[in-house]
Amino acid sequence: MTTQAMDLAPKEEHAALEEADLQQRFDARIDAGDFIEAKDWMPEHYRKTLVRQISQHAHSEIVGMLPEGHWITRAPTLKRKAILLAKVQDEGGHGLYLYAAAETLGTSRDQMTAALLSGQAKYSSIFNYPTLSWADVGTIGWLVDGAAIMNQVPLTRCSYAPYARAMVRVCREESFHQRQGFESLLTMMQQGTAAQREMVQDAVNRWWWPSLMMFGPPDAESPHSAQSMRWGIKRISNDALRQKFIDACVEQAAVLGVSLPDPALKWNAERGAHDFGAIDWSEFQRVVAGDGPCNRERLAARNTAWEDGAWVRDAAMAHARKRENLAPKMPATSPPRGGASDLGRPGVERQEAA
Ligand code: BYC
Repeated sequence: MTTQAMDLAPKEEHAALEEADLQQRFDARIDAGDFIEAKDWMPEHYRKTLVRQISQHAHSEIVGMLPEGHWITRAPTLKRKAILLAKVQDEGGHGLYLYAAAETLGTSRDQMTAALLSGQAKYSSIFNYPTLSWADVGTIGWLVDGAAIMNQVPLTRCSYAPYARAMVRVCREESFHQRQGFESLLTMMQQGTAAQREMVQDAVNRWWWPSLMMFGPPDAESPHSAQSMRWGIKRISNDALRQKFIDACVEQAAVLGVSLPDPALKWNAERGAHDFGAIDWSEFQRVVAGDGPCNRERLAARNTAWEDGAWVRDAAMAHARKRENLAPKMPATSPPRGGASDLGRPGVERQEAA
């Protein structure tokens, strides 16, 4: 062994011991139900798992604006248009909170955006289906946002605190989204024409099975579930959430007066839950692999939006540089400045005016 290697060996051993100690303390915190903050030590695999899930979630919100966005200019009334605009805007906001939560883990927004635009990153399979009629908008609210809430309420207790905090607000807004969808469908079913009722049934027939796929593969085939449950990232399994969703939807469908397109759907008193038919997991795999009805269209739309937005990013950067140059230089002993509030300083205004 060289002298250099002999010097390094105890250092490496020390680092390994320290890491084992940190890992033990991390595990104990997770077991005690503690929340982990961005500044806390965490195993690399935990960090990567979170970046994967949170960034996929953020991408889903952003891509999820597209199917409904298509109907903003086609909404039947001003009231429905205003509601839809607000909803789509909320989804954009959710994407931003989630990108910010993922950034606390050390991955930049640019890296995440690049992964989405290149088609390398995943986003929810559900947004690769087309919105063919106005009833699809209500059905997305009812079923897609309904599935989203079912999946996301447990995430408000996720062990990673910045994600959990972001999910509190997201869930409140999703709850409004789900209700507006249900109310829109109820209006069509109770006050609409026969053609409108048929439109609702057709939309429900098309969205039902893809909505069930939103919860992810069956537990037995979910590669990440066991570890994510152990870490308290996931609190309820894919299959358990899917079952809760189905049970809730059966009752809601009865109120709406629509049928769910599954002949095998029936109450099982022994299980205290509904039995349901087989999900076509080959369709799910195809859609996730990039070959769903709208995958190419969705990616193309995001890429076009990115290119069209280049001037906004350039302008924002130019403004930030200008502000930086105009900020009065403080002596080294001064306390830190208050960021944007500097713009309100008279000195800054005078210089900008000049
Ligand atoms: N679509 O081991 P698994 C919204 C992937 S936004 C595509 O179970 P995990 C809304 C999974 O990523 C809705 N891919 O993974 C927005 C993994 O792939 P990788 C989005 C899926 O992470 C606008 C592989 O399959 N919600 O609601 O433990 C308007 C194996 O799966 C899907 C979230 O993102 C899918 N459906 O569990 C309206 C919630 N399912 O990474 C509404 C947060 C699975 O190994 N995410 N995959 O290549 C989660 O809760 C979990 O990530 C999942 C999957 C339950 C989705």
